[in-house]
Amino acid sequence: MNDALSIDPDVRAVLERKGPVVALETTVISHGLPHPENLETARGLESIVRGLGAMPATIGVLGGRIRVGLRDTELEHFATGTGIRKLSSADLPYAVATVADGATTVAATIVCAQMAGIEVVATGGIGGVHRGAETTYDISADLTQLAKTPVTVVCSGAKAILDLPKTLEMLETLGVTIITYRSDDFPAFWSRSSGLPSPLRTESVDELARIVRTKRSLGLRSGIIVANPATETDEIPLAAITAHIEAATNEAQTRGISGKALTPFLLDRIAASTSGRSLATNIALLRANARLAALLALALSEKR
Ligand code: PSU
Ligand code: MN
Repeated sequence: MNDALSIDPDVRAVLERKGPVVALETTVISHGLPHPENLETARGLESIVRGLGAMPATIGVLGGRIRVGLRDTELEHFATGTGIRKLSSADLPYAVATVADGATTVAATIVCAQMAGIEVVATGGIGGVHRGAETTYDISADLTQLAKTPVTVVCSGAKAILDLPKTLEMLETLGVTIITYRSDDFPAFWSRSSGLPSPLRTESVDELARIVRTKRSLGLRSGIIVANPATETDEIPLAAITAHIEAATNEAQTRGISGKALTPFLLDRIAASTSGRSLATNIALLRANARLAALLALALSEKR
């Protein structure tokens, strides 16, 4: 169908029988987590999905090929390689045409997942409207891509380094369905609650699967966000993380860090200032999201 697209044979076999597949992104591996936690986490997410009876498909670009489903040595390359680009959807044609390697963000991953016929993607926290966007205009392409890509992204909300009220407003404008799993509040990545109400709530994976099916049968082509709050044991309450976010944001501003480098910089600074606590929470929520995504993929495949 597409020369640039290369689907792993095991993943393809499951897709052909309309079985459960969960796509995972590579930017979190190459730019979101430090080594060696990134590699352990990438492997861990795949085994969580497998353990539940679904097929993981980690997505990235290697040698100009959009690879859906990576081998272990390739996961290792994304975890240890230096100079791996961070590819948003706008960068995909460049990476393919110049035969480059690159890690895919949520925006690029959902595009590739849709090309492959995968309906469910898991990540930690999506990008969104950055603080100060009224002057910088820094708004993640994750939002605009979600507006036009019929894929469900399981995440712990948008990263708390962002302006969450603006992020929710923009998602509403873009027609993205936002459902929080078993909470009234939209989560804030490391924190169970952002203090903002979630537009919608569900208690069950079966209901989520029905909502996904219904959205498609109504002909609505925009994406769905399933927000999965971190557990009480794993979370860092908003009050405890706020000062760390503000200090990191100020440091980024002083040092003139912007664009693609901003999110990785903030995550790294906050991991350092919380002595690794934010990193532990990030890993825990990634694992919980992979689990919920696998359960959703299973429920969707049973419904066919
Ligand atoms: N989830 C995480 N850590 C990450 C990301 C998600 O737990 O690093 C990545 C995703 O790839 C997301 C990207 O698309 O951060 C957002 O980057 P930006 O703000 O530059 O659009
Ligand atoms: Mn940006």
